[in-house]
Amino acid sequence: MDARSSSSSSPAIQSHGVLLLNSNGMDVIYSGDRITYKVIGGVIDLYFFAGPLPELVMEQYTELIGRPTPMPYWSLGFHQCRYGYKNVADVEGVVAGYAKAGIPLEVMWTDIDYMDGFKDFTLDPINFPLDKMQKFVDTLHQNGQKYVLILDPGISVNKTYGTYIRGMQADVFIKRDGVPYLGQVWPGLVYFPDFLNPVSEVFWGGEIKRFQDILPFDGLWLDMNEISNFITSPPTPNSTLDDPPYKINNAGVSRPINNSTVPATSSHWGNITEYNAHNLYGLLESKSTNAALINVTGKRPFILARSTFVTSGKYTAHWTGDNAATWNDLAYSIPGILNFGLFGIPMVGADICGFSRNTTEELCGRWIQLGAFYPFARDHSDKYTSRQELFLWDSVAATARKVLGLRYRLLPYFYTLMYEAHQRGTPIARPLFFSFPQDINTYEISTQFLIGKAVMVSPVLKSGAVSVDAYFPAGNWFDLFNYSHSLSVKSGKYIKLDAPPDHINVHVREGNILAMQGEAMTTQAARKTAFQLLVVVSNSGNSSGEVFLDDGEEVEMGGADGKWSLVRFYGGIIGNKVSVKSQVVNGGFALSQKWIIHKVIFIGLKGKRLKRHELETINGTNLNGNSVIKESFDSLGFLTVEVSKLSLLIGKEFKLELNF
Ligand code: MIG
Repeated sequence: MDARSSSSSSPAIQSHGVLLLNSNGMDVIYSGDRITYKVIGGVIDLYFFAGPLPELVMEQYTELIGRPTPMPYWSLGFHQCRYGYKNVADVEGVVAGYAKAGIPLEVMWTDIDYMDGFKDFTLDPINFPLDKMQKFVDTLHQNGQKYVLILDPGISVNKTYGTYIRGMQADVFIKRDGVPYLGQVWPGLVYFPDFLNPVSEVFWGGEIKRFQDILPFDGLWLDMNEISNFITSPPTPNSTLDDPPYKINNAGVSRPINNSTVPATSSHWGNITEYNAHNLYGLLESKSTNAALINVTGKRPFILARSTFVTSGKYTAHWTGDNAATWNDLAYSIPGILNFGLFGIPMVGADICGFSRNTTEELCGRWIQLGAFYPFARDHSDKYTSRQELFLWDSVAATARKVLGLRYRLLPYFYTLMYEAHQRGTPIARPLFFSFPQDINTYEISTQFLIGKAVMVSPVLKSGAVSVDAYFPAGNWFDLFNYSHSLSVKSGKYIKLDAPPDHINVHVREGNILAMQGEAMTTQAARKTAFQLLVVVSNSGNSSGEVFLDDGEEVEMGGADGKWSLVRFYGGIIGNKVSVKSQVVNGGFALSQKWIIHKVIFIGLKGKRLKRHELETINGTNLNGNSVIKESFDSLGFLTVEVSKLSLLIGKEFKLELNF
């Protein structure tokens, strides 16, 4: 996507998108004013998306490729993973460590360690035996927590292994020279299911069902699906597929295209070559897995895939792969995540605290401060690195409680952004230019980002830093950890902000209304708390926001009536009056859950104290008797007014008005 404004005096926004829909190997070279595609096969299937606003580019692009799939509500909670957990007791200890430290943990993961000889759909009988695993998963579920496990595509070639036997019977494996192609991964020799073959969906779905029947996991993690292979098989002599004349960039250099993967001369169902289909493997595996999970559980699937392609957002979430515990990779995670939002895969995160190498207390603290605002927030690390669960250092634990506390209060906002992504393709985490395309200074910023259009995250990305130079587009901005820390910017500029070790700068901009809930140790518990409405009054008058609510696991998001609610909020100042009212687009579900707003906070008001207040609801309750009003001014003279002890039903329209 390219954004530019035609001239600084009359900034007509002209952003557009370009897609070359081609699965072959290619080099893409961007040089500022042009883009060059060097493609080694396929057809030229080229699309332009005219925008002209960034949001419209995303809407047009995802209309073509498919809108992002909704994710279950719980998947917005915090996840913990590690390669190298030793046994069930080890993993249970991690869950207990989070509980003891009072840090919310939603999902516990296991990597390939749980498997018997690294075979998919098996359990290590010594370290991860079935009875203990069942008890472990059952306890997680009783505590409102979830369990996700890894699957690799390579199926162990082993005549006593059920998955292998059934795969051979169904004849689902990728072939080369007429026989299944023999690769090598963790279990040793393997065959790879051919997800182009419609039969593989039946086979793969069957294996998932058998395993889910004995161990009720909540989501699946699809690794190694590039496909990653430990060996490089020799090329077929004189083959332009195994050794094409133009060498694309492979792994940063021009390694042979067969390097550590399935050879290009291998064949898929319908005689499609690996040369043409290589880049589709992860997508097709995600698609089959998504269909299988819907069949087996009847619920909205959660899948995390390493390899993706155009359209993967319809089926899966994504993480940015093996990063390192370095400050560079902390910083690099921001453009990584913003890119995937633009690709149509909004549920994305990087391994928090870093995957390879030993992390440090300072880096891990800064990383959870940033990672708490990734759409997908998971701490993950490599075997043989030092442990990095957030409770291991007091300072990291304290900062984790603070930032995850804010994340959990913002869960309704994140979830509503998921709905928006699903409806219109708009990313959850967005570059600054998305909301401020008229401000050309925003175009190159990749050290900060927005969540939706309202919230801006400005993290510390350097060791030893206790301040951050953050860019603020024009407007009034308020620190979400402390509303009285405000900033007022006439035209965009960099501002030096304090960022002591326990603090990340997260600001909300004027003109927005956030529906927030309370902090809790699980998303399930957070969803039982009352709402509060944060109305960030705008200088120019109007503020708006919305909240989408459903049970968080219906396969369809916004499907059948009565199963979801959408409520819009509008705030404004007219004369001496400041008000907020709701418009209930669909209220039934919110009413059935009895969700209420117990507090409304107006921030960003300018001027004098309130003379009197009038609270009225369209649905008739007189609130004047019970509500409590508190006022305070900050150093810039902004007035905050907090109206508490309310009980406004979210599913019913209301209007609340205050008089100066
Ligand atoms: O060969 O399953 O990116 O997240 O921990 C490495 C072990 C295989 C690579 C993944 C990483 C995972 C690891 N996997």
